[in-house]
Amino acid sequence: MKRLCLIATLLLCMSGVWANNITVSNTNLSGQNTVSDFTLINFDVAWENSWRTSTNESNYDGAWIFVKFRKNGTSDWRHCTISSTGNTPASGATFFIPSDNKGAFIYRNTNGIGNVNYTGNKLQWNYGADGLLDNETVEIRVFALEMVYIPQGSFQLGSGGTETYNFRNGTVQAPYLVASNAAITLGTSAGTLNPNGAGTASGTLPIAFPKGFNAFWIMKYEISQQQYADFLNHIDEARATTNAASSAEINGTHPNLVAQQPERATGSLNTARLAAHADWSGLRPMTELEFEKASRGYNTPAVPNEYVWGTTQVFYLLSTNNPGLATESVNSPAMANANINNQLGRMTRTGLFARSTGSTRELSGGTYYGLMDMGGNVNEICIGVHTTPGRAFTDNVHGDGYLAASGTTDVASWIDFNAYGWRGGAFNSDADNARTSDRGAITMYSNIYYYDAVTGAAGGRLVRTAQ
Ligand SMILES: [Ca+2]
Ligand SMILES: [Ca+2]
Ligand SMILES: [Ca+2]
Repeated sequence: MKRLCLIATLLLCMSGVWANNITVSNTNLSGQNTVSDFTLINFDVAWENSWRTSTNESNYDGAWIFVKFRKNGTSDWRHCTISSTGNTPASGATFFIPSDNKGAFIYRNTNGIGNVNYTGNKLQWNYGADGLLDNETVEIRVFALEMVYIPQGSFQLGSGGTETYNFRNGTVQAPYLVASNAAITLGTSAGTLNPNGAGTASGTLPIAFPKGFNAFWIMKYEISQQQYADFLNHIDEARATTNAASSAEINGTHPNLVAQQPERATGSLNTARLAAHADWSGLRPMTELEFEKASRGYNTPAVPNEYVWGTTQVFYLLSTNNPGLATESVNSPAMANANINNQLGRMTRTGLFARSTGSTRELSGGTYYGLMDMGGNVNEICIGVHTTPGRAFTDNVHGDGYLAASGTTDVASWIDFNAYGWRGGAFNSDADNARTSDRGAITMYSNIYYYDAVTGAAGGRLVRTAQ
């Protein structure tokens, strides 16, 4: 009997000894069932500073695992269909397979904190569903992204402060409570959500719009140059050209494009590139409501004018040790918590402000749920509520792993650049942009940012609706 044969495997998302590395190793195939047309994908995955808690944040981190394959000798990378059943996680871990079968979440099955190293995981790949025959020879790649689970719960939009275009409850300078996933009425009367100058104060955010109340998964870090290079190297050359990053970040010859500072956040994205990357990854863009929830937390009163780390103090990063390396760290000032206000003049590695000891939210620049660099470094490209295309965005559509022939996403509702804006600020932004409720850059959409300009400061992270 001939079997699916694994030629080679590889996956590197991040490497290094700091807080934000995740590695996949020992990938192979076994246990082929030629009657039911499945085989098992075996892999180990390890990352640092993992947690699960049932108090306070009541959440956990995890990894989004997705797998690509190609028939031996071809350059057409396809997306593996993961079975809803027949999967076996390592001891101490749990798998969750979304209903579209585009990948798997793996996370702690009990409370704990520290590094995790899950070995011998088995995912069942329904290769028959992907059009493969029993005796074909394939090559696979297992990809892993560190994610954080944001639980369902009420939260406040707007802080009651004086941020630009901050959300308000009617015309009152007070937060608007998102207390359920019901449709939200936009307006200026009490009990309606006032977009306060960035968006029309009329109409609704439908039930299907991701409001942040319902649970979702979000990347712990900004998309790195290495992650983006992995994406470009696993689509065909024409599509990679469409989505090309700045040559200062990623250069070389496809499919061997090389990230120049692999650990550093990519600032080469625009709305089209972010949407394409989301489609390929089996994820989706986040909304600006999800940005505020993930930053502020739930059941937590807003602090007027708070930054994403929950206080009103910011300490600009002035210099780093080991720039361009996986070991890049804060040099001065020692208490630096944000790469913003154009002090450093460039992006840093993602997760720079995570300290190994004695850290606080303010010192780490971390959000309520432990997300890194939501304020500063690169802008977070978000779906905004300021335009009609943005308000039409829905929570039930995720990438299927495939792009249009043009290289853009083929998800119609993700294409219009008017749906997007920026949150959180970048290294070259005024520090006010790093305030949780600042919407000063939500209207920063244009043809330029959509089609061709590499702005040097637009990046972001991806999410998935939890089920
Ligand atoms: Ca068969
Ligand atoms: Ca950021
Ligand atoms: Ca697609």
